[in-house]
Amino acid sequence: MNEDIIAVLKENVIQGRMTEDDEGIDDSLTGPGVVELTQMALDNNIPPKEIIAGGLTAGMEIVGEKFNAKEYYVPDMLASAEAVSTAMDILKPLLEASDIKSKGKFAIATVKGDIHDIGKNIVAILLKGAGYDVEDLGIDVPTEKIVDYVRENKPEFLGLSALLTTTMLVMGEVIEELKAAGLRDTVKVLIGGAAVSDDFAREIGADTYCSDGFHAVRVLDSFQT
Ligand code: B12
Repeated sequence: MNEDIIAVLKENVIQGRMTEDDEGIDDSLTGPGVVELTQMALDNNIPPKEIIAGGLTAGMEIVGEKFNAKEYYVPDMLASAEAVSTAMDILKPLLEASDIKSKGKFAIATVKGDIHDIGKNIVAILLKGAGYDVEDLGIDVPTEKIVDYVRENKPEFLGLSALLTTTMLVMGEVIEELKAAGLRDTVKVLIGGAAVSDDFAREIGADTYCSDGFHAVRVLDSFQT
């Protein structure tokens, strides 16, 4: 039963079906959409983490492959992205409910030129739930704004997100600007997003790369010990 809900949720993400009233990309689906299925999964006590990993992000991976294969176009990606964002709004209160004393300030931004925010938003929500004081600086954030924020607010951690091979290079610029401002040693820099990797993190001198929000929580908690 629970596997079925997650499997149908994933299929509806791929089809960009927000609710049961939506046709979806090839109107092959009827019945509940992403919103109803997310609620149904919660009602069946499926943990939010499973709903995200098995349904939402798994579905978005397929959307990416279809875009790559020219089966999908930008509007198709957007429809799926909006359905996932709405599902995350449902899960957010459950994920953020944490009575843990703050484990430190974490600022996160999608770098200049990049407007992808679903991944960043999921990471922000998961870190809030894990007890970090998260400041979301948004998308397409100018490098100097990130450096100014670090100077004025002294976060222990800075998260940078990029999903394009063009914008990932901006992450290196942020680190160089932090060095130039004498701030590099004041903050641990974590990077993530479909375009980046461990090798790239080493190349630009970031502290670490994280494959997803759950990995980020594990890495940050390891810094605490
Ligand atoms: C949805 C989407 C869009 C939506 C974005 C909507 C939104 N609100 O974000 C829209 C339609 C706007 C869009 C636009 C474009 N897109 Co787009 N998009 C995607 C898609 C399908 C899914 C991305 C997504 O949300 N994934 C789901 C989330 C959960 O995964 P994630 O972002 O990777 O995040 C997870 C981890 O990476 C990690 N993480 C991410 N960030 C961070 C940060 C930190 C600090 C940490 C610790 C972890 C972390 O944790 C997250 C949660 O688990 C991807 C395909 C893909 N597979 O990535 C293409 C993709 C990224 N897009 C692509 C392209 C080319 C574009 C456009 C240029 C298309 C165009 N011609 O206009 C524009 C560029 C706009 C811009 N300037 O940024 C290409 C990039 C190719 C490349 N390597 O450069 C991709 C890979 C598609 C493809 N296969 O070709 N896109």
